Amino acid sequence: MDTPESRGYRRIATEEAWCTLELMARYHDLLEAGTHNDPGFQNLWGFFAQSQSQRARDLYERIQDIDQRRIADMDATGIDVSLLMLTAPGVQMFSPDEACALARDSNDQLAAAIARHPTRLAGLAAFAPHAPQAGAAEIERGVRQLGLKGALVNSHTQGRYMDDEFFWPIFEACEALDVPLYIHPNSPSPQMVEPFLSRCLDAAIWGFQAETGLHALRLIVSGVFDRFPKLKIVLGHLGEGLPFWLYRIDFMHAGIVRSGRSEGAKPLQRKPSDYLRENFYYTSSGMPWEPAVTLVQQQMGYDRVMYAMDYPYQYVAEEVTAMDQLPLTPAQKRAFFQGNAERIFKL
Ligand code: 1DF
Ligand code: MN
Repeated sequence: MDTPESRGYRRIATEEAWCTLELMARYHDLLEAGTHNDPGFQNLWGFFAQSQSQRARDLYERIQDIDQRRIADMDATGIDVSLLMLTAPGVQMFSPDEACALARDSNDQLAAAIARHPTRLAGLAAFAPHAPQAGAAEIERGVRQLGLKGALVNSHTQGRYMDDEFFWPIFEACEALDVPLYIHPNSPSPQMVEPFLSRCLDAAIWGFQAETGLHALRLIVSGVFDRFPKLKIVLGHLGEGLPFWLYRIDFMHAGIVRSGRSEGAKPLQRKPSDYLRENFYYTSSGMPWEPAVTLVQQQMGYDRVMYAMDYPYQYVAEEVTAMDQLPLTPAQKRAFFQGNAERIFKL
């Protein structure tokens, strides 16, 4: 197998999922007691935690290991470094107090694993968005004391979106610490999930990007980036569809604002596409497809797109070698696999 030296870059995978044993046990509690109000969660973890299918059993084992098995799987596919984040929906399902405790515990466990494998693992801090002050403090603890590289939110929190000023202490903390906030998908919120469910379109096949793209657009059109101009957001899955829609989003947004069509869409300092090009970064998780990667690199910038595998949900060795073949200059390829992640996450 080749080495970072022979190929000219380290492969840093930037959207790699894990789950603590404690959080998984709490998912089981909710599924068994039926004491939650989230059909998207039911369909997601009702499958991965309870199905006897090979896909679910493999995922279930892999996602809870951030030691030997994880490193062996990275070795088998040539991944040099994994940036770990707590899998969806993470702590956001739970009461604010329990969510804070689960986030704290998972960040401690993550930091301990990184200390055992310092050249192979890095991570983002989990936090409770619905306890905004405590959540901001946990991000600060994660970054300053535990050496984590940013924060991770699994999209909506019980149907609430972060354009709501209630959540803004989180943006203040990320801006002040100069770390990115990764908005990872979750199943569509309870208000929007219903027509996805009966055809199993709620999870990664389509619902995740519908949900997370919506979340990102809500931040943009509500003026979050005029208030927090240095805020850095990372989106997976090549931007959850938004780069493909840039032209239409700008065109329609201008018309909405010009005509005073909605109280909810106020004039902005920049075009929606400007924020997507200046405040956002993108990873290739789950989308190792040359035409799509090329579009996003060309439109959003070669310095804004990072490689991700999306292990263990999408653990496919051939995808890594397909990305090695992207039609890029050596400098662009090194930026994609290594340099952008080192700069954006300060690895
Ligand atoms: C799935 C995919 C689930 C991704 C995930 O977290 C996830 C899936 C619960 O296949 O259901 O992170 N993904 O990012 O593509
Ligand atoms: Mn993912």
